[in-house]
Amino acid sequence: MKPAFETACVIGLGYIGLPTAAIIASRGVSVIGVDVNKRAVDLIKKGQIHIVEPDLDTLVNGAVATGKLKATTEPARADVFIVAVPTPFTDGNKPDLKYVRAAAEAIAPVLEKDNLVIIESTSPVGTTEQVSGWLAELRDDLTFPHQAGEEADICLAYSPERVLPGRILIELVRNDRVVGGMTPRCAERAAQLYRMIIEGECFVTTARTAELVKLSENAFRDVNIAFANELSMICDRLDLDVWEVAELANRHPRVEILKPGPGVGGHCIAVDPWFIVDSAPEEATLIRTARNVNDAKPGRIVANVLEACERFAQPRIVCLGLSYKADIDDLRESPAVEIVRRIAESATDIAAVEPNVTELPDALAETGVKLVDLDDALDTADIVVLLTDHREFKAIDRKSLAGKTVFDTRGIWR
Ligand code: SAJ
Repeated sequence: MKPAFETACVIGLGYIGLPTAAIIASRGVSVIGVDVNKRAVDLIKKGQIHIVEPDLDTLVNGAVATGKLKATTEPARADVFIVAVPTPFTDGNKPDLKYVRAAAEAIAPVLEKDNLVIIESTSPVGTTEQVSGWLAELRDDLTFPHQAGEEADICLAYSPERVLPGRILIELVRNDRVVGGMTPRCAERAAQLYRMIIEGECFVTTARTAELVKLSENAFRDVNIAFANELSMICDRLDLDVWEVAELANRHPRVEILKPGPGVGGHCIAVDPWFIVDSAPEEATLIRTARNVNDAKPGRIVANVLEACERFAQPRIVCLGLSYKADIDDLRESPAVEIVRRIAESATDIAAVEPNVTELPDALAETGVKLVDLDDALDTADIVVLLTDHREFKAIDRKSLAGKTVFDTRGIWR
């Protein structure tokens, strides 16, 4: 029997799209991976990758070598289209769907009757219906689910990714998947695709429910991290050790306080809750407050570091870590970058250590901050600010910190 999906086209070859494309290709489907970033496309064509993620290089290399994965800058016809492009937010914390819209515009010319379009990008509730509307404007020769329901020529579904950077290939296959369709048939067809590639269960629902499920997962985590961050500020005020307080409270069988830190980063948890706030501003008070608590944390750390600077004539400050969490190279929405940038507004001698990148991000380019190796950095430091709990920093011999003013925002050197 002919397989349901012989060809797939994945739009966006970033942290989600590239692993997804490679895994689908590894299941024997011919995959066209599309990205506007020509450098990324050229690297993938050679079987290489442009991001840091364990084992992804081997998988992509294998998929390209067998011819099952081809990278290009333009979509081509396929049985299923998967949209995995970023959904940033604007300055006013409003969702910006420009990349999703551009993806819809790119696939519209190659769409054919019986195609399935799946949105994976984290999106505000109603986005899948919106994409259906955009596609219908561009292709009046085809019918779409918002017009023709189950009889539509094209099926549209929403299925959020929920993988953790650093464990993407494992979680992409093992995690359960929520699959929301604009109609039950759309959902069932999308579930059919995911059942080919995942070991977890597929839970079928509507597109709107699936959109809110994704946002709720990340808002839930943000609220819980905000609790930990607020507790850390309370402990600062009361001169108590937040790590000890949390550790002891967590001995209660129904308490699980997360870890405080320098703030919440990454392109998901620091962004997605705003999509809920934007859709239901009067109701989403806790979610909005949690965002504000987490966003206030970098400012607290900057203030504490600058206060410590006053005890030195010209302190040398070493900031350890720029990525938003441990052992990855992702600097997006990183509180560490923000903290270093703001310290550099008031202090002059600042070095940053980030073992996972080779150059400073644009936000630090004109600040005078130097990117240095760990070995060179610690000897001469007066103030050490630990911002990311990379394995290299956990391995630091505590003796090398003796006599220095240390801000351990992750609690790794307790
Ligand atoms: N953080 C803390 N304290 C904690 C846990 C995390 O300060 O106890 C900070 C991290 O340092 C980081 C930020 O929160 O700055 C987010 O890190 P994370 O590991 O919690 O999550 P992400 O952003 O890497 O991935 C999240 C995951 N969502 C949930 O766990 C609910 C992942 O499953 C999603 O797929 C991903 O967002 C996404 O793409 O949406």
